[in-house]
Amino acid sequence: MNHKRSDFPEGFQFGVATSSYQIEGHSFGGAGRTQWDDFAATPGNVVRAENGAVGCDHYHRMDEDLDLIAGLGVDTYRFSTSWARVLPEGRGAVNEAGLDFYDRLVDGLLERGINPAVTLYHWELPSPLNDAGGWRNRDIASWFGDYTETLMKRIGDRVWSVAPINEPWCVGWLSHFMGLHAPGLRDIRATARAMHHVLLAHGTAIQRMRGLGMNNLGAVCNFEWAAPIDDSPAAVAAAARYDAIYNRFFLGGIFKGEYPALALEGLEPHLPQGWQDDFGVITTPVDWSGLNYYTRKVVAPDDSPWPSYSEHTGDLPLTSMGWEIYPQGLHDLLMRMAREYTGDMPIYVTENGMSAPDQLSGGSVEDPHRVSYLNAHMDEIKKVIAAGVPLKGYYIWSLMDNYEWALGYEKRFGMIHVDFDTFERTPKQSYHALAAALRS
Ligand code: IFM
Repeated sequence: MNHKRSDFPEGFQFGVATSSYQIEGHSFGGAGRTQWDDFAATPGNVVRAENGAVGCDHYHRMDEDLDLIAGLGVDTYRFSTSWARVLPEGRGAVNEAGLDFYDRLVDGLLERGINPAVTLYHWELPSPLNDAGGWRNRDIASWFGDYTETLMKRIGDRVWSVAPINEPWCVGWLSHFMGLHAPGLRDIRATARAMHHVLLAHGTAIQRMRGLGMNNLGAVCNFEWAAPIDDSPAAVAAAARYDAIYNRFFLGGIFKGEYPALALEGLEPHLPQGWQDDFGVITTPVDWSGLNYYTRKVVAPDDSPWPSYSEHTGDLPLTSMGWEIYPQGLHDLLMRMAREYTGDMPIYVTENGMSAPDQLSGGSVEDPHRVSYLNAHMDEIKKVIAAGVPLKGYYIWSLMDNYEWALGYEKRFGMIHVDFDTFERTPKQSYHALAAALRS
């Protein structure tokens, strides 16, 4: 790599990230059914109808995986906990084996000198809660608060940081408007409610954890740089709408107690009554802000109903997800987050990385494309730090190849190759490169 640890400020956190449903093996250890099991079982939703029943078999290979994380020399491991593993029905009876699993995970990290960075929800909503309306139902905020307390009473004394919800845009827009993630709805009213309730659940969880005396609590949102397809006023306006829905809605809610006008023009008629009164909870102060970044989107106006835009790919190099590689977007979004929303508050890049058709050959995996991707994004991070933004860490998605949601196991984001027949782990070239950079 072109970078080394000593190029970054003292205490800067390098990390790797995963999530529960994508790696654990959700059929093991008494976890309950989730909306992703249902979504994947519905033909046409997921490549080869694959699900997270086995994942990377991390449930049985936790110690091996923790040793691999330690071998990288990272400071932080960002993982998520599954609501349905802790509370199989979403409410009520606790699965003690689930609490034990996360207890061992946290202790295993601490024993290896790694900071446990928890996310409480990374999309595997327990099916019974989806039956009860899921994110459309306002009660989800208190259900989520109860789950938060149940888990944090067990591990909250030892975790390093907590974010309630990963990528609210995916929970709201991708899953209820675009229909590409569970529960696969395409309904603007459901979308508006899900986007609002996910923030209400976020604030509720923060309040419950403060009540337990916890700190280092944050919010993790995902962002895409929105580029107009040309200079026409219509294209610029379409990109601004995209930006409002994708990037500004959740930041606005959490850090300003307001939603952007360009998002409200389509969503307001569908928001639940009294939505403005919820900002007291939604803006409950956090200690840091997390930014997940992968790509940009080229946006063109069209004459379909609101939001009246179409999404395009420009002419930059693509990852195997078909996502353009655009490191400048990371720079610009970090600068904007600090300038317009978070000020002096610490920011972490909580996800960044790329997928590629990596292949095992002769016992090793060469992924120079990933090393270049990481180098280019770390260049931007250095610029942002030099410009005075309080950026405190950079976490790579992902530790290992895993279940890429609607795209099944086909897309490989890991620095560790996983053979999905034998579950053998093989650190890739990027793993060794990062380990050497962090040791230097
Ligand atoms: O795999 C996902 C992850 O679950 C959330 N952020 C984006 C990643 C790559 O698509």
